[in-house]
Amino acid sequence: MNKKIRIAGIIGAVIASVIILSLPSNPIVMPAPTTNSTGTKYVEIVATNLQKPWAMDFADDRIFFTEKVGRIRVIDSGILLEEPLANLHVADVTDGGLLGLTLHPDFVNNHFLYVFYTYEGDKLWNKVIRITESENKLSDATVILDKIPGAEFDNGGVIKFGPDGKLYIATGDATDEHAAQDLQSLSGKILRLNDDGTIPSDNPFHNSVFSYGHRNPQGMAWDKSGNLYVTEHGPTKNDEINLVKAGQNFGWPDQECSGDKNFVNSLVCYNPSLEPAGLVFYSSDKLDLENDLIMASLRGTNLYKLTIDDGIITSQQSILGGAGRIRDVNEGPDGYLYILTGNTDGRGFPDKTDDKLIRIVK
Ligand SMILES: [Ca+2]
Repeated sequence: MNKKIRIAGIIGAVIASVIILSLPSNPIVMPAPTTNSTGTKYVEIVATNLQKPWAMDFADDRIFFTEKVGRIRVIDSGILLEEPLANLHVADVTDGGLLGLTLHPDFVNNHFLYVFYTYEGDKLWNKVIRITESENKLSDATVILDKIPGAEFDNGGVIKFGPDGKLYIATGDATDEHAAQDLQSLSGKILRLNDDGTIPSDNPFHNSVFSYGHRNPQGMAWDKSGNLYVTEHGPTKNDEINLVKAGQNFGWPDQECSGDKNFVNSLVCYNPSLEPAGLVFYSSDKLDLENDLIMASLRGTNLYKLTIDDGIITSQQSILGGAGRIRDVNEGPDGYLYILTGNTDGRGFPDKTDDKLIRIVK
């Protein structure tokens, strides 16, 4: 599989394609996605000059996304609003700050959006809060889960609602690796909560833990059969994609990827590391990627499609390179793919207009 990993050397090489640009007024020429499907591919730059963007979600004609520095931003009808929805007081640490964001499945009626962020109290912690939005502003906020251990590195931070309507929270080990095996600790887990923060009665350990033995999860997605896939960073190599079921132990720190029968093996193991990040199951038919998993990668600097067959990943192929590090990917209500680049996160080589939100329109 590593043979198929294509580190993007495309910048400056393939800049011949016709580019559709709606916003902003200064177009940036992007290389065409390297999708192998028929037709010419196009990308649109939706927003530029974002500061460490991390996660995004959609409602009606709006895109909500986080910037690690603490801002929740809104793109309304294609226009990036200057005024953030909220400006949270977050910790300024390498792998922390304002991370995950997800909208309630019934957002159109209740205007609930959830965010995960790192903050400094007596020490570093993470918490998930629920914000009530009104006219692109915060009108109320309530704590859903607090005192998730935090650290300079490995905070995890992905939050998403599953097809069961429950809120899933992916936490890192926060550099306390043995906490990942401790069912009483919130570190190194996939947690599962009701939308109000209470614990579902059918959780496997009668607490918030859904699965454990995770190191630093960075992406979550469910396929149409309800299988949950999670991307995860290894210590220096051995990044993983896992198929996660209730009650399972994924081995960290005693196992990386596979090899110990006491733990669940990863579906995919990346050695060398490509830093898999945001993940989405593509359900639309607008792009020739229907029923594929789409995975962002930071160090790998590509967007990949992963073909899945009943919980097994059967192939991996790059569908876009040349944008640098890619932090998140999601499918919009218009059926197209959106990505957030991650070039300003301190480990990349940002250009003058990074970071960007890009729409892949084929
Ligand atoms: Ca593992």
